[in-house]
Amino acid sequence: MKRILTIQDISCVGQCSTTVALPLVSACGVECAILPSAVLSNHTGGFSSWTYADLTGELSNVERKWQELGITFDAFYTGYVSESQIDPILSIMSSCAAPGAIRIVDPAMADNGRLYAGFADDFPVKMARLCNGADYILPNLTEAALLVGDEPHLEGYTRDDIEFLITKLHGLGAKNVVLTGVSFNPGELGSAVSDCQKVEYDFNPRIDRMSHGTGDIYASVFAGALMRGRTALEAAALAADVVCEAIKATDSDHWYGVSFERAIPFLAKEFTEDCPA
Ligand code: PXL
Repeated sequence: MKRILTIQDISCVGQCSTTVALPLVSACGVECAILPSAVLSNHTGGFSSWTYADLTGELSNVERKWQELGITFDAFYTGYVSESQIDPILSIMSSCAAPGAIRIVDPAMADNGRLYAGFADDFPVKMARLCNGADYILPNLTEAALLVGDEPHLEGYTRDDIEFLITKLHGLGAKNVVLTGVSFNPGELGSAVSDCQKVEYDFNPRIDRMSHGTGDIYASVFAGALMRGRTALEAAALAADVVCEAIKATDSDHWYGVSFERAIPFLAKEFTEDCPA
């Protein structure tokens, strides 16, 4: 069984980051180790306040212990992290890598044209360092624009605009780009998947509802599916399907996240046949 290490915060309440990654990567039949970068009482996307315990100092302690014990990982999947954690994370990704280990970076820092609360305006430049050398980066349109120093805008991207943006994202040093939130027609929303040679698209019918945490669901399923041998386009398509299932299964008065738990049987079924005994 493949082993992924996910490095991102634990938001104790909020259905995002580690509390989403652990169950969804596991549901793909992939072992999911976690390294919490911080513990928050709840996420910062809509609650009026939160507590934040930074765990930066612990990252290198854990790294040393894993080196001593010879613990390595087949893949690293990073999400919401802070500026001071970029260097320790880069160090872990090189010192704890199994042969052929891959790096999946979700530059979780912004959505709907704005950085998340608490990130300074120059944070995208720091996040770009984590993207340099990544095997896969999974920005949404806002994150993509900020990473390359463009003004984010939410709509009006033509196919040429998207592919130019993707070229600039490869210019950061990312081998493959999975850009989410792409739309060329109001009824559809999807992803563009680029390996630097070609760009392929996957679309689903647009569900008109603001939902928090969907990027984390998408990245977690993408990481798990990729480790189970799916191509990047297949992994992206499955990730989008799980996001849609989860949104549709969420009660209309549930505002702070989506009920991804209800999509776990759908996801696990994808991997039951080829699940290792
Ligand atoms: O879903 C991304 C995310 C992760 N972690 C924390 C967040 C957010 C988005 O707002 O606040 C703490």
